[in-house]
Amino acid sequence: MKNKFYITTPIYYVNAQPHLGHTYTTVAADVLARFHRMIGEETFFLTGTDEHGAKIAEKAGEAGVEPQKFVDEVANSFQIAWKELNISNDRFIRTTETDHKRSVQRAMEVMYAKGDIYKAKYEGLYCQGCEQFKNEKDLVEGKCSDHKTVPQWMSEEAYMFKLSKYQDELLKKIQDDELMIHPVEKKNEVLSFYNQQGLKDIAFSREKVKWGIPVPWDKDHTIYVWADAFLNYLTGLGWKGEEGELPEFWPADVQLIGKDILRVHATIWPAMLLSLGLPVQKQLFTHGFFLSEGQKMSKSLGNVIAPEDLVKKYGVDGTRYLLMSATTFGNDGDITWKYLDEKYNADLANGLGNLVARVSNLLEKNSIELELKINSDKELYDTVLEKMNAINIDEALKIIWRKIAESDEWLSEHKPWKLEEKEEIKKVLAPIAQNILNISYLLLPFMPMVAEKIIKQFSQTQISKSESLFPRI
Ligand code: ME8
Repeated sequence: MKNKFYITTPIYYVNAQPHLGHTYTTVAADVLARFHRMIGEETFFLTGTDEHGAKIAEKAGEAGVEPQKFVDEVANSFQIAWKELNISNDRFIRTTETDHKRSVQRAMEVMYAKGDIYKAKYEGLYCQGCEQFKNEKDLVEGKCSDHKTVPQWMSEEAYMFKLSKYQDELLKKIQDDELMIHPVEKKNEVLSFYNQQGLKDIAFSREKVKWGIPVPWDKDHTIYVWADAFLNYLTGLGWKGEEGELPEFWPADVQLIGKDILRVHATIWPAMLLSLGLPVQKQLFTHGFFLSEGQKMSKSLGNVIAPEDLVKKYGVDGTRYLLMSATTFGNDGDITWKYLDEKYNADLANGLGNLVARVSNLLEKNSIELELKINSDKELYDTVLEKMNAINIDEALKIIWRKIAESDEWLSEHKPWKLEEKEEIKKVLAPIAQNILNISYLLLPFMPMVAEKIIKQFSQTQISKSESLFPRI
């Protein structure tokens, strides 16, 4: 039987167009999904859009259009952006789909029947940017640290979810790595939240928010947007909302998220799963933020780089490579155009592109025939596999680029362009051509189009020269 692999991204809010932060998570998930498919695992990759809630209703109002029309348009932009970037998701889920809404309502009924949902008056601070309740302790100078806004005071009747009931069980699962949280600093952050603040019951419905899914037994209430959103990870697999109903692929192997939404993914979401009689996700992997001049790149702060600007400059595969290699996966990284230009020139134009061009040129010019074998460097494969399994995406790339550097050194040392004997030239070029073919195989998940081009080129007996893969900037 084939190993199964299920990977998800957050579903993105459709209050604005996709930006580089969303692109980063989605490309990383795509690289992992492609890698797991390549090594023969039965893979399911889910992404989508989060379309309900006050924030989105407000945006639609400002734009002067009906919320449904507004979300249709923005959701479409996300789908176009992902197509452009060659994202291989198996399904794109939208929380305004009828099936999703029906299953969410069913799930609410299940949790209610179980006694995990009860009515009470709820009061607290609420950040609409996050669509989250906040504690005083979370604020910096009275403001949400992500959105730099003062949270609203909320006071209304609500259906509450008994989050507190799951405190001990979840804490244990996280400690024991039954729910793994990576990197380890993030696990520690979550553990200290459990130990210091602990889980408190939370409002799972809103009276004053109309744009959302109605609570099935009380239509004056709308289901809290995060309760609605989390369930996408199940409804995206065709789950209908029944207790203990285990859809194929659940539990997720990797849920990739940004650090802004770690806490809710490590508290509310797995508690809902327990309430619904389902296993918790196997792993939450948290990456850092893309910063732009030291600030989180975000729609609300208005310092966003659009993915299409990168694609215009570096091409689809160039953009995918730069996003994955620009920073240590898991940490924050400041992105500047200057840095990206330099990295593109060094790694792609002068690195991979130049190596492929030089070697294929010499092979053609000297009519050298070779029989190369794809993926024949077991050691290289194993080290890359190990890094990818640990989701050290940038390190996997570094290993591949070390091979490129070694190949360049070998060529400078042996100078095949100065040799006259065809057999001598062949002896120098053959191992390098073989390296190129092995590298391209491992690059398929990262740069699907370029890697395939190189594989085709280097699988010929008589390799011929190619046009430049990465024109210099
Ligand atoms: O939070 N750097 O949606 P969202 C890196 N709908 N990644 C970034 C980023 C940045 N500057 N900005 C955003 C939501 N991201 C909810 C999720 S899931 C059930 C519901 C990425 O549109 C990162 O993955 O605000 C972050 O977690 C996500 O986009 C937030 O997207």
